[in-house]
Amino acid sequence: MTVHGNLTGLKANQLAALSRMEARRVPPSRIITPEFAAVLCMLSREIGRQIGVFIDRRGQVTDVAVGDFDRIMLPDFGRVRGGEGRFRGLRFIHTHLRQEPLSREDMTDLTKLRLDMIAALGVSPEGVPGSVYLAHLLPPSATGALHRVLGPLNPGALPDDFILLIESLEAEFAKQVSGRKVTRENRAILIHVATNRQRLPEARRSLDELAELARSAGLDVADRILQVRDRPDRRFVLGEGKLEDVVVRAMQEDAELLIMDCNLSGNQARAIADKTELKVIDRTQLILEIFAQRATSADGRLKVELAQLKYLIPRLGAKDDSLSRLTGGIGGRKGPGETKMEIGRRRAKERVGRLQARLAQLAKGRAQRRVRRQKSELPIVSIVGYTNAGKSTLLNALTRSDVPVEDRLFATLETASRRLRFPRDREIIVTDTVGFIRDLPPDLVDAFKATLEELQDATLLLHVVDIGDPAHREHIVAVEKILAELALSHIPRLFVFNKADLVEEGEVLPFVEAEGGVLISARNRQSLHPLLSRIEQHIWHRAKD
Ligand SMILES: Nc1nc2c(ncn2[C@@H]2O[C@H](COP(=O)(O)OP(=O)(O)OP(=O)(O)O)[C@@H](O)[C@H]2O)c(=O)[nH]1
Ligand SMILES: [Mg+2]
Repeated sequence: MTVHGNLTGLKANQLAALSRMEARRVPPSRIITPEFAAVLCMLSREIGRQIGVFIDRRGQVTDVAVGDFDRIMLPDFGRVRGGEGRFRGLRFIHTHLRQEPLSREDMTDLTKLRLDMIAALGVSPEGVPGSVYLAHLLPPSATGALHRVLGPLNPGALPDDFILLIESLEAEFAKQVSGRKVTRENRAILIHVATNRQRLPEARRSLDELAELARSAGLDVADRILQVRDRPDRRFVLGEGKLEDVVVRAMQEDAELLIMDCNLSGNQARAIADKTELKVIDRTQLILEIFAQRATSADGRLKVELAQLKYLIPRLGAKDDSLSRLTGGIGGRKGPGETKMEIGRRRAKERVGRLQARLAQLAKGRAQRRVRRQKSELPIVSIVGYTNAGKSTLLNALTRSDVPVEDRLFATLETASRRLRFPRDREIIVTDTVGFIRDLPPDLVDAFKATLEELQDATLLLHVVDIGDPAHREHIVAVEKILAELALSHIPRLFVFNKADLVEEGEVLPFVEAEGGVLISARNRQSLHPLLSRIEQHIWHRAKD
């Protein structure tokens, strides 16, 4: 029996009740069940001592500890195995006979033992569960807070999805830990295989974009390789001889990562990785990686992780039960949570199920909010466009707000809405959205459909185009294609050609006019007047006739 702590003077039946606790299980998604809480509280009051239980992620009680009336000593479990990014995989739930909040010692135990969570379960004088206080660790952040404390909570209404929360915090820890190290894992060689000599300029622009994506993912581009051949090699995409050159380049450049500017099958990825002994990812994985690094809301994180897992699972070979070096994250960051990487395919699939269920729940809430917003009946104008076109800058300029703007791809992942007032007390809502990109991974489109659902409510779409980018025509095509996939083609849209300051106005005006668009520079509010009157005209003048 492994009941720890102060057992002196306890009766045989009390000791038996304590050791019976070790056989208990709770459903993994629950912190504790009300029945179990009741048993703990009753016994704790009877013996007049705190009682605590350690529960693992499967919901199994692993250890029981008994303390004094107002304190409890935790057994010494030693250091956490498995690297800095990990929690212990155990939560500690203990009674507080005075129903007091978590103590300083409790918080120290949480940190020192790297517990998943610590909870204090208040016990009423009659021995029934009272208020609950919870705390868990937080990844390093700007606020400097080390933990989050919740409570007092009703013991019958504790947050569920406990494991999802912990796993996602853990992934965040792992990311931050590895983010601190600048290593050769951060140096990448980009590879593009072109099959048509006529389309070399397009291939170069594609590599430029891949380099931008790599930069946005926090990687250093060590070299770019462009090979022209009649068709991609079936095994290695590029020719075997060329691949050998790549290995040499990688050694010279101290690079450990190859990024292929195409999508790889599982077999190709494995073949290249085996041959080069380098880590290999494709364009889709790179995009998913950026989203994984940047998603901040719980909802966004779950969606990205879901998309990553859905991309990875079919690429796992039959023998490849644990996700190997070709499937994890990059730059020393482990994939969508290293825990999942190690537990292999079956558990990954289970996690997909859990994520989907949780997201469906969240989507329900969103639909309700959307209905509420529609009731406000303000016209909605949504800003869409290729990533880095200047959408957020435009939202800020139009509505004098300060949504974050960055010169990197996928700066914005969450929709932001702001009000814009026109003369005579007329108002509209302007929304900024996640940027689009050519060949957006389908799982990611799926994942973000829910967020982009709000676009269905728009009266007008402003399609922002970076006119200064040599690839702007390709960008327009890519965006229109995604709008069609999202069944948004029927919503009127206005082309907004942005970054006018980067081009000769005379050179682009014919194109702008042919497309019926307006030319602006979102950095210069003065240039927005024509756009404002076009919006005004579209919304109110048309409504009148
Ligand atoms: N020269 C110039 N740069 C601009 C202009 N508008 C925006 N930018 C810059 O373009 C970069 C991208 O701007 P964002 O507003 O973040 O672009 P976005 O479309 O929201 O990008 P994502 O959210 O990443 O899809 C930033 O560095 C902006 O400062 C402009 O009119 N002229
Ligand atoms: Mg943005």
